[in-house]
Amino acid sequence: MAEASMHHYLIALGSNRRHHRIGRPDKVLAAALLALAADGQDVLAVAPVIETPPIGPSLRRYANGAAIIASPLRPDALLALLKRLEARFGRRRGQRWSARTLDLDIILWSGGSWHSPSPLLIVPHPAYRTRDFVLRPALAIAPHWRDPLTGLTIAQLHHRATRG
Ligand code: A4P
Ligand code: MG
Repeated sequence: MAEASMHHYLIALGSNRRHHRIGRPDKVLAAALLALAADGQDVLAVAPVIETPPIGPSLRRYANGAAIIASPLRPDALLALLKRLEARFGRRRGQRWSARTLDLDIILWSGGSWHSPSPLLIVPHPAYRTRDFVLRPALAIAPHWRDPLTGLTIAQLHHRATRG
């Protein structure tokens, strides 16, 4: 695959439910990255997994992580792959924000912005700029990646989100 046709993505990973075979949420994230690689995605960098208090109605703590991948897939095709992975890891559809075995979000894309209605996909992820559980792992691997909408780097967004 020619390098020119590769896309780079910042992916956020979250889990707050054990997998019956894989085990704890942090192990689920590690297994998800192995599965992504097995599916042909080039995993270039992986952030240390952190444990975070839940935002929203779920009561369980989360394991959160982030990765940079290189992929020949466009954002819509990558989203389809991520949804298949979530399903394979036993994610239950339905209630929004319910406890989940695996949540995979596309945060940033080397191509800039992407908007499509069906399947619904918005990149950069509309909510990530104020979320410590996304920005903290992202800071470890992509501090200089610039958000195309605000022009701010991950390091700047993280600083802004945490200065209180
Ligand atoms: N979608 C649109 N844009 C994107 C994108 N950039 N990446 C669409 C991925 N998906 C995107 O998401 C619903 C639909 O959003 C997708 O089918 C896709 O078409 P979902 O993951 O199926 O549903 P959800 O996760 O329940 O809703 P949502 O709005 O994605 O929730 P969030 O924002 O992911 O929040 N607290 C902690 N500490 N850590 C967490 O990881 N996560 C959430 C979920 C809440 N609180 C948390 C955490
Ligand atoms: Mg999601």
